[in-house]
Amino acid sequence: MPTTKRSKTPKPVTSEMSTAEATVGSLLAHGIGTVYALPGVHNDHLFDAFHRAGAALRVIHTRHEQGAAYMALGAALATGKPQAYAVVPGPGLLNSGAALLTAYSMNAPVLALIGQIPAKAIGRGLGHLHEIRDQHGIIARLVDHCARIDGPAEAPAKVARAIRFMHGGRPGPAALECAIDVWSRRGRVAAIVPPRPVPASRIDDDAVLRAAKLLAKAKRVLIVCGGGAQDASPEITLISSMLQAPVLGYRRGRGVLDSRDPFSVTLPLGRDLWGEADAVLAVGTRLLYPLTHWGIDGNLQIVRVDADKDEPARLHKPKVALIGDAAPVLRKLIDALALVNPRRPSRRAEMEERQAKWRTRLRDKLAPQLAFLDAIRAELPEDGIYVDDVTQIGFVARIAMPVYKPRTFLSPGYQDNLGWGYATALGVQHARPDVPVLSVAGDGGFLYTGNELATAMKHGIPLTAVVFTDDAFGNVRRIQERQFGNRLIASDLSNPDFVAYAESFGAHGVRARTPAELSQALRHSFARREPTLIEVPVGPLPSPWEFIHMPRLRGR
Ligand SMILES: Cc1ncc(C[n+]2csc(CCOP(=O)(O)OP(=O)(O)O)c2C)c(N)n1
Ligand SMILES: [Mg+2]
Repeated sequence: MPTTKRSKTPKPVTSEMSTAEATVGSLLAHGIGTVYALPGVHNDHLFDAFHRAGAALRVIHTRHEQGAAYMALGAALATGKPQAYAVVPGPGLLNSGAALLTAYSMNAPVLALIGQIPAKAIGRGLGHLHEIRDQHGIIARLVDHCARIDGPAEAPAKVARAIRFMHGGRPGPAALECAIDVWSRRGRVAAIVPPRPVPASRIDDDAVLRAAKLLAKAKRVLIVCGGGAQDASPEITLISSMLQAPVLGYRRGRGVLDSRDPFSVTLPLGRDLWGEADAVLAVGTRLLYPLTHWGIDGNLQIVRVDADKDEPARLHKPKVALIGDAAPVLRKLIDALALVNPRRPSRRAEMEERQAKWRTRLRDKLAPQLAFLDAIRAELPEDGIYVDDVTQIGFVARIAMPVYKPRTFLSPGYQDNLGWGYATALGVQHARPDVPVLSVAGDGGFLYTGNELATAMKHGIPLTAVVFTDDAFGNVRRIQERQFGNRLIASDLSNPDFVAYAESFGAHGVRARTPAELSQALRHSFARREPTLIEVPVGPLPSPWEFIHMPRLRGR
């Protein structure tokens, strides 16, 4: 019998497909089953590949590219998982720019798929449709990783690399460009396989022990959480109890420790505690605000936990830096603390008393905002997700609305970009259909992306939105009144009738004039689960800024 010689390593299976098909196959292999998008001729073959992928891939198309990118951002923030959006080059890219910038500042794993002019014309300034000078360079300034896909064979590797970057170290957005004529180019592509799990990065055990000893010796530890602590809630909760340490979360760090725990603090009590602390454990936060506003001196020792090795020493060199994802690092810290940390007297009564004092002070000044926030908190279920915008009610929510769970309070971080709210919340609601989501914005912010009510209707996304209307860029107007001799300029607004506006899309429009009416409107909306806009007319509201921008406590 003749023997057939077999090679030991079989040739990889390849099949013939287009660049677009290879890209879509790779997205699916990485668990990306939704693309938020706005089509155009540059991406026609990509969209055809989306279509051919069938039920495995959903395209949620929006009415403006900022809507698509903000939806991907919202979905990424709500899930912690990579999300993608697709837009045409030039104006499409720029229209999505503020959202991409915000994804960068919020370390959100968003993949931008961006079209390009014909491959041979790139860089020649011929005036092709949607051409923009040095698109690649522009994108490269916005994200840490971007690449151009030049053909089908390399598409899977380029997608995989981009997604690895979105998770490696500090998470963040990445971008892939592809030329109009390359999406349809066909060739042989090796079998697309799911990514191998990324090996956990090594944690420095010596540094963990040093951190544990430092914290064990300290008498008054304060834990400060940022967005990087959102997946380490159980660990933070345990360490807080071991060290009898309050946990400060402002904006992106809220919800890591349940607000019902008296050790869960925000501003302004967090600032008092910063002033008294002899050690701070800072987790997944830049610490910019405390270090620059409240100050630092030799009596305060800092331990930092950060996924980005360059972050801890950027502004102030800490005593110990622990590099890695918060949860595994903190689990090691817990083990080390179990050996060295002394039993500590309970600070529960002290924390309860101090919380009550600040609650009263805040209520004395900010009663109108708090009354609306009480209504919101009472109606929004524990795991419901609140999406912030840059508005008077929102500023108070950041410091005073109770938050019970991680990833349920989404605030735009240091960009603080007005108008992100509605479209981001739409993405949150799309990615988390199991919980009610609430967008809260002012009349200025809402109309940035309020047109995406059409998207909510088109795709049946049951988002509830509240718009507080004062016919003004209220915050700007107050600054002009108080600091610029009441010389008002460009801060008054003419509004549509928001109820009629919502109804014109086919959504529910409701007007609520009091906290009680807001409660009722929210209750109905959360029960009905259909796109709803609730307008709440308000007058000028008291300023919250004395509780946010507070004077320095330490150092010069
Ligand atoms: C992208 C962007 N543009 C401008 C600003 C500046 N800004 C901050 S608050 C604000 C006014 C907000 O008005 P509105 O949404 O009605 O909220 P209000 O203060 O009236 O509650 C503006 C223009 C910003 N933060 N972001
Ligand atoms: Mg306003």
